[in-house]
Amino acid sequence: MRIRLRNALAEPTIAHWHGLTVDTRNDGNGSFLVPPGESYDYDFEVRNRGGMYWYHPHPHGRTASQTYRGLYGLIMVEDDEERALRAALDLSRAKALVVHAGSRTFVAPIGDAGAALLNPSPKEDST
Ligand SMILES: [Cu+2]
Repeated sequence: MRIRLRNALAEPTIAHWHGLTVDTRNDGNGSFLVPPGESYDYDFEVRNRGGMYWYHPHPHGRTASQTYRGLYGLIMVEDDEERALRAALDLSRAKALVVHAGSRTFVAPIGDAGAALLNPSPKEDST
């Protein structure tokens, strides 16, 4: 992946690739931060197995607030094994659904589980 992070925030940030095995320079573990107005170039090969990973900011003391305000996302890694499994389960057209509600984030494939998230029961809605 080659990604340029441009920090348009008024505070330092850095992106961490949660679950991906990357070298220290590209990990975004917080040992290096991108100052406001500056950028940082990531360049690494994804070596992990197929699956769902995510990225989020990792500046010490600011991780939670930046993540809460929406600086996160999913990374879907596909490989031959993943494609074979999806084909065997007839999931070839499945998409992931992400719902961010306050401090709670839900991820589910679209289907019955996705429909349940879009129409939560009163118990789920009140927590
Ligand atoms: Cu993480």
